[in-house]
Amino acid sequence: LASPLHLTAASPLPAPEWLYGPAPARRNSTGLDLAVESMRAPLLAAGAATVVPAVPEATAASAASAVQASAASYRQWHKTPVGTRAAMLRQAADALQADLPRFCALLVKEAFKTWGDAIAEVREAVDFLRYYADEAERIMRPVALPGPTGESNELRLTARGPWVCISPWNFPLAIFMGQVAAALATGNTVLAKPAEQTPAVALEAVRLLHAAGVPADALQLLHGPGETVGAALVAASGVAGVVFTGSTQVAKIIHRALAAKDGAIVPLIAETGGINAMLVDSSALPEQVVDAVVQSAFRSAGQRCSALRLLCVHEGIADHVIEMIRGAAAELAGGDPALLATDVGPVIDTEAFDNITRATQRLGAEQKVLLVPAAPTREAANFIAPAAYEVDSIDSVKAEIFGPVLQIVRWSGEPSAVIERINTLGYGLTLGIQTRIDSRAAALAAQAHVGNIYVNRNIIGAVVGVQPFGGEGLSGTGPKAGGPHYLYRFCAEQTVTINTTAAGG
Ligand code: TXE
Repeated sequence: LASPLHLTAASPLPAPEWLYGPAPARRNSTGLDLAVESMRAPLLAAGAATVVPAVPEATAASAASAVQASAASYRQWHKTPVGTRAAMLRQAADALQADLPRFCALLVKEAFKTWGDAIAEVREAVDFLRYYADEAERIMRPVALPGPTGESNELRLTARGPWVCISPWNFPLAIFMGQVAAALATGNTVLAKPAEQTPAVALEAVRLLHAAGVPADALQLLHGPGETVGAALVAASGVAGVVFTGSTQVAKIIHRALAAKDGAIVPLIAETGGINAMLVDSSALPEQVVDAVVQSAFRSAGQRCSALRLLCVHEGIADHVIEMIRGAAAELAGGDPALLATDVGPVIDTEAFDNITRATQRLGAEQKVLLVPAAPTREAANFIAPAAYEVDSIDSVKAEIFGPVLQIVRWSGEPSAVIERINTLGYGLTLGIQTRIDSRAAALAAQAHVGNIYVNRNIIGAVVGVQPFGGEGLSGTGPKAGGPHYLYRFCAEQTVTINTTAAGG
C-alpha cells in the first residue's frame, strides 16, 4: 500500500493554536454527527429560542453615501495600530465562539444548513477572524531592505481604502466574516453586501464586530439586490477594492464595471464556482472512494463551490463503485434541516430548486439515470434528493449544477488523458485523485490546472491555514482565502528611502 502519499519533501508546519477546523465527520452508533451529539441540548435550546430578524434594505443612493462615510472613516481607521485591530478581531472570535449555538440556529433557520454543517461553519468563521488577526500582525511589520552606505530603506504594507465585500448565501457566515476580517485587519474600511437570501446572519456577524470595537462607519452593512445595491457599491467613486464570492457570471459583470470606471485601477479578488472532478483509477480502494464521493457530492445538498460534480471512474471498477454509491446515498437522511439527524437539507430557495430540477430533467432525458431515489418536491421545502447520471464523455459536462447532482463517466487508457479533458472544462477549483500509485498521484497533480487537489479523500475540506482555498480560470482570480498570501492583495506596498547623511538625519 502506498499510504500516506508524499507529494513534496516539505515538512509540515505545526498546527496553529487558533485552529478549530471542521466538525468531525465521525458518527455515534445512531448515525448522529459527533459534534452535533456533544452539543445536543444547547443546540436544541438555541433552535427553540432563535428568531430570524427582519432587516432593512439599502438603495443605490444610500450605497453611494455609505462609500463617502467609509472614506471618511478610513482616515482614522488605517492609523489604528495593527495590534489594536487584531485584538478587536480576536475579541469578536471569542464572542462568536461563545455564541456558537445561536449562530448555528440562525444558519439552520435562514440558510437551511444541517446542524453539523452549521457547527463547522461557525468554527470556520472563528478561524478566519483569528488567522487574519495573526497574519496582519505578521505581514504589516515594516521590513528593512539592504542599501548603500548613507541610506536606509524600508518596505511596508499600507491599507488601500474602502473595500466592497460581496458574499454569497452558501457560507453566509464564514465567507462573509473571512472577507470582512481580511479587509479590516489590514486597515481598510468595509462596505459589506451579503446575499439577499441570508441577511440576518450577516447582521449578527456585524453586531459582534461593532461590539468588539470596530467603528460603525468602518464596517457598514448594506442589504439588498446585487443588481442595484451591489452594482451601486462597485460603481461608486472612492472604492479602493472589491472582494467577491459567487457566480462566475457576476464576477465578470463586476470586472467589467470596475474596468469602465474613471480614476484608479481598482483590484478585484473573485472566488467563483467550479466543475470539480474526481479521477479514480483501478488501484483505488472502493470504500474510500465511495465515502469521499458521497461526502463531496451530496453533503450540504451539493451547495458548495468545492463540491464534486464529475466522477471519472476507471471502467474496471466502475460497476462496483456505482453500486456502492447507490447504497451509501440511500443511507443519507434527507429533509428537514432542523432535525439533528438530517444529513442533506433542502436547497436554498425555489429559484435554485427550479434551476436544479430543470438540469436534472434534461440529464434524465439524455443520460443514463443511476440514482434518483425520490422525485423532487417543492412542497417538501425545496428538498432535492441526491441524484447521479452516467454521461458518455467529460466534454458533455458544460455547466455547474449547484445542487446534490453527480455526473459519472467511465474511462480507460491513460489517466493523464482524463486530466487533460478536465483541464479543458475551463474551471479550476478542486480535484480529487484516488489511486494507490504514489508516482501517478504526483504526476496527475502536477498536470492539473486547479487550485485545490485532494488525494485519497473527500474534496470539500478547506480548513483555514491548512488548505488555503481558491481556484483559477473560470473559478476565480486568487489569491487563496485562508492562506499566507491572501492579505497582501488588500494592501498597497510602499518603500521609504532616507538619506541618513543629510543634515539633521
Ligand atoms: O450567486 P450570485 P448566487 C455560484 C454557483 C451558483 C451561482 C448562483 O455557481 O449556482 O453562483 O448563486 C451579488 N453587482 N456560487 O445567485 O448571483 C449578490 O447579491 C454586484 C459559487 O447566489 O453571483 C450576492 O451577494 N453584486 C459560490 C453575490 O453577488 C451582485 C457561492 C453572489 O450572487 C450583482 C455561491 C451585481 N451585478 C454561489 N449581482 C462559491 N464560490 O462559494 C449579484 N450580486
